[in-house]
Amino acid sequence: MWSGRRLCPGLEPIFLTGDTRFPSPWQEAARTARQSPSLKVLQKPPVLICADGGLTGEYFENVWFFYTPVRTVVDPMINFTWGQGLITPSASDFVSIRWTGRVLPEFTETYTFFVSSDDGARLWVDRALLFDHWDTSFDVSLMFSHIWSCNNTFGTIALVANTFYSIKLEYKENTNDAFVSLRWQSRSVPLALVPPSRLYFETGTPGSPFLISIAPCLSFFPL
Ligand SMILES: [Ca+2]
Repeated sequence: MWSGRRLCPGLEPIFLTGDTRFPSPWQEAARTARQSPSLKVLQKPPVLICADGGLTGEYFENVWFFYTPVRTVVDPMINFTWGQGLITPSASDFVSIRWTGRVLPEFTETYTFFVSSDDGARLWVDRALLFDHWDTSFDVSLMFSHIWSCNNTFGTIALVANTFYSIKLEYKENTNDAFVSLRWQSRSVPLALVPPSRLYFETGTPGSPFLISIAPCLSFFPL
């Protein structure tokens, strides 16, 4: 689970802990503090700098996320209806998109995330797979309808207010019409598109500008 706080206004940087991509410096500092009780350990913690305003979208001209994305942008919301038009600069079919970032709930409640897509989609929140409708089922009775390959699916997860959670939505378009949208709902949040103000994208991962000291015997980091 993620936790975090903003360090200062402006760039809206966020200090996040618990990212398993950065366990080593923390663990090393805590280990040193434990093994050398008289030594005060100074550590520059790694940080993940994010900004609100949407999720990072990586667009691929294949349905397997292969090779370098042909397009990487921040999409304020996930709400696209391409029809049979272009999704990437040169492709309308056999395209995949991966949106990643953080979602910041306002309330401590169970949230339901809804994805409507043509074609497949799968969603993770807090690294938990909420649903996987990647390979759409083919219903012969609907084959002449525009909804034959459409997914309307959802998943629920309990979230804590003002806590940053990782979110990843993967989408693919095979052929014909294409659309995808991401909505959410909770007891206090009416069903709506997840707004840009609740979505954060990564802007970089530089070292923290602050030194912290890890006091011997007070470290609670797992070793
Ligand atoms: Ca389609």
